[in-house]
Amino acid sequence: MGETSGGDRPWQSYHTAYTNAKAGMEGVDKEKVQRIIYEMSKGSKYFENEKRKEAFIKQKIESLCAQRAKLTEKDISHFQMIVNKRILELDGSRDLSKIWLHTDMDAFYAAVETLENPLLKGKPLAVGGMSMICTASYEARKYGVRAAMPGFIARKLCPELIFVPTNFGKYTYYSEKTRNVFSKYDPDYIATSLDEAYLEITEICKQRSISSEEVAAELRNTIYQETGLTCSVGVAPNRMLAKVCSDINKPNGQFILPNDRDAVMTFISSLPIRKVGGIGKVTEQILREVLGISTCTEILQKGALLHALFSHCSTGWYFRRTTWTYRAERVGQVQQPIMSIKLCRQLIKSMLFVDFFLCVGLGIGGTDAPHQKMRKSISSERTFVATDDESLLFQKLVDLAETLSNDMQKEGLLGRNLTLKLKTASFEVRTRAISLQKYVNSKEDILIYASKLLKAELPVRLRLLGLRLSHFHDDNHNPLGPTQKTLTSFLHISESIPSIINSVHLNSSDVQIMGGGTSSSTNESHGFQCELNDILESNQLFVSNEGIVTSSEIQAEYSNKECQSKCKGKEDMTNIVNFSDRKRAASSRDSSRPFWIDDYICSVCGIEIPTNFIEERQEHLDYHLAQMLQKEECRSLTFSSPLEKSSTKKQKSSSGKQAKYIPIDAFFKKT
Ligand code: DCP
Ligand code: MG
Repeated sequence: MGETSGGDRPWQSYHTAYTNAKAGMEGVDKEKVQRIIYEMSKGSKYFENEKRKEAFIKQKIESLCAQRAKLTEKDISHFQMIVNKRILELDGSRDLSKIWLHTDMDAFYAAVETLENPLLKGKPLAVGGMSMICTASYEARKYGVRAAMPGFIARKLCPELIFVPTNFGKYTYYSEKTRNVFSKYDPDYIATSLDEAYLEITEICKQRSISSEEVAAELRNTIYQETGLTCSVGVAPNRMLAKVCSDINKPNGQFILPNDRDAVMTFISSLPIRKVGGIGKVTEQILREVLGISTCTEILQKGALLHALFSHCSTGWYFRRTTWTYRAERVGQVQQPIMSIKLCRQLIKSMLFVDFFLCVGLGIGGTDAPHQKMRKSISSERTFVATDDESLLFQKLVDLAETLSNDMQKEGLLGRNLTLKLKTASFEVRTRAISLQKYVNSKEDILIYASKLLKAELPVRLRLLGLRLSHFHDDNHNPLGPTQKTLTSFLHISESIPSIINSVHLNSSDVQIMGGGTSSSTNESHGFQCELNDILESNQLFVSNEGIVTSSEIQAEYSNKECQSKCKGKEDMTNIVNFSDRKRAASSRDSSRPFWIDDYICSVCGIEIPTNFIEERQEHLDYHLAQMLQKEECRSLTFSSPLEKSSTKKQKSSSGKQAKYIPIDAFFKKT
């Protein structure tokens, strides 16, 4: 536990003896597990997709290494100066006034199943099925069995493994019980999934004159009394560290990191970067192979190189955060003085991406009050065994619409932009969006439009379906909320370092807050997660779940003249909507009529989305497409592509006649 050892330098006991292993998997024969997984998944679609991703990452690493080799000593000392200054600024802004507690149930689904069937106690247990498991008991983890692993591989690793099917009703029931306990300690607690939450306990410690350690022990005990389940707790001066701490003494333990700078710095010094929320497998691999960074302290040591190689990424990260606001301003015709986009880009360039890592290196995380956060979207998704059975797919959609509707009604939300997310059997991820004419939150309304979007995709073999609603009604959501900055406000805020830090960490480790607190997991999750990880791994690095697609391919696809002129029939429109499918045909490009001006700015609405923001671009194009379809449906006007607005006069005249009117339903009929 985190008790201090006393003496002059009490923080010395905060050295983390940490491995990268998931809780309960420390002694696992990693090589054996990897070999079995390799042998059993070889040749599968998943495996092929992983191989493609790997090849791309390798290429990315080589290119970064080449860039690194070109840096002169002068370059490095220049970046060192910038980074040193920034480290001082960030360190100076450190907030040690708050006490955050992170709680995480132990082997949650498996523990619930064991509670209800004591015969399972002490046995290697997996919740899920042969295609995928959601979690494993600590007994099963010793064999290398873990969440998100196909059941047939898990059985190979552990032949005695007992499988129990999922029962989300039960998990929600127990989750509610834990939340009742949380609310007694912090009524504004942030639930990030069914089994995890952040609580700010600064006040309760003061009011009751008790230490954070006592609060943690009492909370764990109360949860056990109320549910019969154990949890692990971490306490630290910010959320990022609290989450790391809750994993240290898992299961059924706690770790307290005091609000003391030296303790934090010692703790962070040996902490592997992968333990930090938002830093995933690919980021870890790239930082290790390009810069030799494995621990948080090494981030500070290699700060100059990090800045030199990655500062451009900050632009992307920032724009991801501001995209929606900026769009709202433009689409909603709110006239606000927008700073020159070029200037913004320059100003932001060397800031946020590197700042995030410097904050990690300094152990600085989010400390602000949770109720200041504004939800941008709400979603629900579900993974299942790949199927092309249409009635099954529609049944999944009904379930999703119901869950989403319930969650929205609970929070009084009404949304207007509906997005359908699909993952095909070959792991390709597609999103399809539609902008509705009214704000909705009922199951029936959601289902009408979601079904249309799904119908347009059929026949298709899917392993995941998700629904998201965004563009909330102003009455229940301020689109320019405190954490969603306009381009102009950002420029002021960028001068205020703590704001950035809070945002950074809210957007990485805490990002699921936005997604809703009912459930959040790979197999049954609310909230399309958008960790910094996604940004780095899917976008910055051009590696997305969609496989390796470069945005230039997509945009070349979209700007393809032929493709535009084909927008006259149902099938062709579907082709455009499905432009991620069309990447293969990227050879026929027409750069003379780009959808993205300067490779950055949407020629229809002026929004900026960096080239490597594949998903955003896709969603953005879908958005315009949806607008287009809507217009057509309500006004029965002749078809006019937004792309045509940006096309040259010559092109307009050469097209001769206007395309025929096509009713919206035609686009959604099964081919
Ligand atoms: N879950 C899932 N799919 C995943 C990961 C998790 O369905 N890929 C579900 C099952 C877990 C629950 O979410 O029980 C909570 O996830 P955790 O990561 O907290 O894992 P556990 O609670 O099972 O174990 P731990 O003791 O490591 O927290
Ligand atoms: Mg857990």
